[in-house]
Formats: sequence, structure tokens, C-alpha cells
Amino acid sequence: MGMPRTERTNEAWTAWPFFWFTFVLLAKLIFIRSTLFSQVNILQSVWVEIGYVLAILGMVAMIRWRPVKWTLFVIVNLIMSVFLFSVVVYYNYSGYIVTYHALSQINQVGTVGDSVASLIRPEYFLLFIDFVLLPIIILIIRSANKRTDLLQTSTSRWFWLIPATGIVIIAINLTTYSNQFIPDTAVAAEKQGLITYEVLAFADGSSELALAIENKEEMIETIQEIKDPQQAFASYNASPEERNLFGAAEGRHIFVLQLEAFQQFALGLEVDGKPVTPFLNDLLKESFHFPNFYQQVGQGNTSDAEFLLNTSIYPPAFQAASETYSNKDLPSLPKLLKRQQNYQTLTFHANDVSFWSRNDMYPALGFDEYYDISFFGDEDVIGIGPSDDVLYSKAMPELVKKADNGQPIYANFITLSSHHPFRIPQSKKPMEMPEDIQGTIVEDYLQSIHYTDQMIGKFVEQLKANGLWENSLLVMYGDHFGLQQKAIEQKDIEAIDHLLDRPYTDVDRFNIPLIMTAPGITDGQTIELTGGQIDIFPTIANLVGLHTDQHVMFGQDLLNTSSNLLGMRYYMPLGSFFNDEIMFRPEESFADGEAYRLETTEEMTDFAEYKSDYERILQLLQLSDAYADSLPEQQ
Ligand code: GP9
Ligand code: MN
Repeated sequence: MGMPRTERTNEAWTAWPFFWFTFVLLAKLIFIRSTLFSQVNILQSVWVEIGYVLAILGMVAMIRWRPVKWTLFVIVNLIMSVFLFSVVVYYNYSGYIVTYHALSQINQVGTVGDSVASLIRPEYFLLFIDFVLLPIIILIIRSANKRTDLLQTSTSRWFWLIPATGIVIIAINLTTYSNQFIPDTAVAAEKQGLITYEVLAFADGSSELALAIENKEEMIETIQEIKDPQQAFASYNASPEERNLFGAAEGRHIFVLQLEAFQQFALGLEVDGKPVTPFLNDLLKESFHFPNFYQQVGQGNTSDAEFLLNTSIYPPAFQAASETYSNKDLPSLPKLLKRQQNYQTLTFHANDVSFWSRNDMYPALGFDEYYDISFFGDEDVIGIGPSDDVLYSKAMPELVKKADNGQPIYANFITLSSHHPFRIPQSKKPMEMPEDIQGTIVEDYLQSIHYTDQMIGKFVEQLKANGLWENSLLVMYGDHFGLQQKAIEQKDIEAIDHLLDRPYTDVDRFNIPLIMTAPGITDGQTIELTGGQIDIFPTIANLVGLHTDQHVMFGQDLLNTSSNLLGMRYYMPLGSFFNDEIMFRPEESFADGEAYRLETTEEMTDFAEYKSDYERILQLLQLSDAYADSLPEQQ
């Protein structure tokens, strides 16, 4: 028997909050999908997203106690809105669909606030407009219709079919996608739905990696074979005497300058006939310069670059290395230098050491001492912290003091002044820029690189003045890109294309310089071999004569290798790589990926011959993860 007509009408009416929130959430999901993905198919979007909306909101709608029900509706809506907002802002920065792993680092956002703010577009606030709209609508209806029962909600006895349908849809989607590996996170999220993507990332991240390797030798051999099956690393097996420049810089101080956002294209660039990096241009004449060198950092950005430098292990896929591996007893460059050659190991960075959990990472890497904001103070702040000028000038007396001990120094300097959004104060004598790039982020970026160059010049002068220069090995590289296509405007892209005289591509974006200067040893060579941040440790080790035959490293010594294969993930899909000729990024699989010639940066269509590199890099990354996971915890 049916219910009396009036009552049924009343029930349909009283379930209205469920329909309102369902509509609102679906609209938000589709809106964010349309900002993230190039094409949006509405039906497919509804199908992959609606399951969770029906299941969660449907269950909430069935709660009888009104205040709880309303509170939960609002909370679910708020959580989803904040989640979608973070996803889109994060995507603008990284080109990666954020997962719960990275959200655990959200506390870092405060310090880089300026940077994040510039990635937020006004339309994203539409995600929150219903929070204002709903109370207004309720007020209007109330006063117009004199209805006082608006907040009363109830559901019919068949209502449970709605959340049940939601659960069935979720189950179908999860089963369809759980065994399908899609390398590109944006493609994965588009196909699977944003929430299924998160659920699958969670399930995947918590599964244990099996480590099939029994001992170190076997591990080292396996890495060699994966990286270079043709040569199986003749160079690795070569005796020290046979190696190019083995021990040439033995006993020297090693100063590593990790330069914030320093990209290769800026090095040697001239704007209106004026060099952006005059000091480095001169220094290259007595250095080794590796122009085909690439970033390999993941979510931990700057701190991942520090990790790569000091371990030659790949940072994890979803989290900063400093979060994942700081509990480990990490085999590292500082530890090796100390053990084999009695080095003193220091690191300098003018931010709070807790940023990127460096307070945990530095001891895990084995640094004797670190110097952070509490040492540098609050003088001459540019952006996040004290300027590079303060960084080098305040560190210098420490270096002089340590050098007097008679033991060699290994010191890292992590610069900061060229951090996004690249605002160098007018008082720092910036370069004069031509009109067509004025007011673009490209101008700000180049000003900050110009400042970086000036400060390196000052640092080298101070090393010379203190008698440290002749006995040192200076290593410089960029930590990661500064300019990326998605986060900058059309006028910026035009400015940079004009400067380069060709389109600015992802090859340019990931291309950072590596420069090594050891007075009297390095002689102005340009070394074209492809290299990445994972290779810095083995290359330094060779130059200062460390014995690394028992040390597992995922990179290669660039002075004793003729071929290379480098992995990158997070900023590109898993399975992306750089080899001697191309940069490759898969999409749904290898076959539909994109390949770019490193030499010209142009896209190429015929890349089938590189399939084995794709397979090898997947193995190598898995091996690196398994190795890092298997390391013992710190005592
Ligand atoms: C913060 C600095 C910047 O200490 O290293 O970090 P980033 O935002 O480049 O990762
Ligand atoms: Mn950085």
C-alpha cells in the first residue's frame, strides 16, 4: 500500500539537502576535472565520481538526528572542497595529482606561502561559494514561504538503495582499475576518478616491496647490469689506476653549492647583449661543465636534491626522502668521506632546519654539524630567509676556523635567494632588462639568477682571500626548475621563447647545470654525457679518491662512463627517463608516451627502439626503493 500523497511529496521535499549536496559536490568535481584535464567527458566524469558522493552523502542522509546530519553534510562538503582546492593548486606547481602521502607535508606551505599564493587562481574560490549561497537560499525561502521546517530532513524507507548503488559503483570502479598501472598521475586520476585514484594510491603505498637481492655485491652488479647491459660497467670494475682522474682532488676541501631553481638555460644567457651569469661564464673556462644534466627530485624538492647528492639513491615516489628515510642508517657521502679520509662534514641553509624535516635528515646523512636560521639570524632577508650573501659571508669564518684544524672540509651550501617567486630587492643592483620581458616572471627569475651568480663570485673571492681556493673542489648544480609552463602566464612563455629563440619545453625545464671546479685539475671542458643528480656522489668520490666498490650507488661516475640512463618520477610519470639521446615520458603505457630529443628539445614520434630503457628504468627504481627500504634503522 502506498503512502498518502501529501506525505510522499513531503518526504521527497525533506530529502532536499541530500540532493543539494550531491549536486554541489558533483559540480565541484566536474569543475576541478575541467581545470586539470584537457578534455572532460561529463558522462564519464559522473560515472567515475558519483559512487562516493552517493555512498557517503546517502549514508549521512539516513542519520536520524538532525544536528549530526547537518554537521556531517557540511563537513563532508568542506573536506571535499579543501581537498579539490589543494589538488588543483598542487597540480599547478608539480604537474602531479597529489596523494595523501604528499598531503602529510602540508605544514610546509606556511613558509613558502608567497610561492603558493601565486599559484592560486581566483576561480578556485568558486569551490567555497555554496557555503555562502546555502544560508542565503534558506533565508530567502524561509521568509518568502514562511516555511520553518526547512532544516528538517528525512528519507523514505527505500532511500538505502541510493548509498547501496553508490557502493556498487565504487566496487566496479575499484575492480576495473586496481590492477591497471597508469604511469601518468593526471591520466590515472582522469580515468579512475579523483577519489578512486586516491584510494588506489593509498592501497599501493601501503603494500610492502619485496627485496630479492641477498647481498651488496649482488645488488651492485644488478644495478650495473640494469643501467648498462652492453658494458656491464667496465668502468665500475676498473681498478683505481685505470680510472680517469681517480683521486686527482684527494685531500681537498669540497664545497658543494646547491643552487635554488638554477636552470641550465640561464647559464651563459645574454639579455640585450648583457650576460646573466658573468662570473660563472668566466669560471667555466677552468671547470668541467656538464650541460646535459637533469633534476631527479620528487615531492621533497630542495631536500630531495640534498638527499640525491649525499646518497645516490632515488627519492621515494610520493613523499620527501627526508620524511621516508630519515629513520634509516643511510650510507652516504659525508659518512664515507669521514670514514675513509677523516673529513669534517657541515651543511649550511638559511631557513629553519625543521623545514623539509632536515633536522631528522641531516643526522641520518651523517653530517657533523648543520647551520640554520638560528645561526644566520634575520639580516638581509630575501623571500624565505637571509640572503645568499649572508649565507656565504657568515659561513666563511666557520670554514676558516675548521680548515685550521688541518682536516679537510666537506660543506654543503643550500642557497635560497633564487626561490620562486624570485623577488630580488631593487637595492641589490639588478640587471637592466629590455622592455619586452619587463614585468614578466622571466625577468624576476633572471634577476635572481644574476644575483646568485654575483654571490657565487663573492664566495669564490672570499675563498681566495682566505687561502682556501687552490686546495678545493667546488661543485655547483641547480636543485630543480624555476620556471614551468603551467604556472606562468602567456606573456611569460612568450618572453622565454623569445630569449631562447625556440619554444621552452620540459627538456629545458628539467635541465640544470652541473659545474665542477678544481683549480689546476679541471680545464674548461664541456662534457656532453647525460647526467643527473644521482651521479654527483660517484663523480665526487672518484675525484677525491674514495673507494666505493662496496658502496651501493644508483648513479655513475660521469668522468668514467660513456653512457647513462636516469629515472625521474613525481614531476613526470613513473617510467620516465633520460638516456644518451632522449627524454621520455609514458602516459598510459610506453606506446602512447612522448619522446624529446635532448639535443634539439624537439618531440620525435619514432621511439620504439627505446622500449628496453623504459623497462630497465622501472626495474632500477624498484630496486632503489627496495634497497632504501631494506636499510637498517638508526640506532
Ligand atoms: C626551504 C627551501 C625551499 O628550506 O629549501 O624549498 P623548495 O620549495 O624549493 O623545495
Ligand atoms: Mn628548491
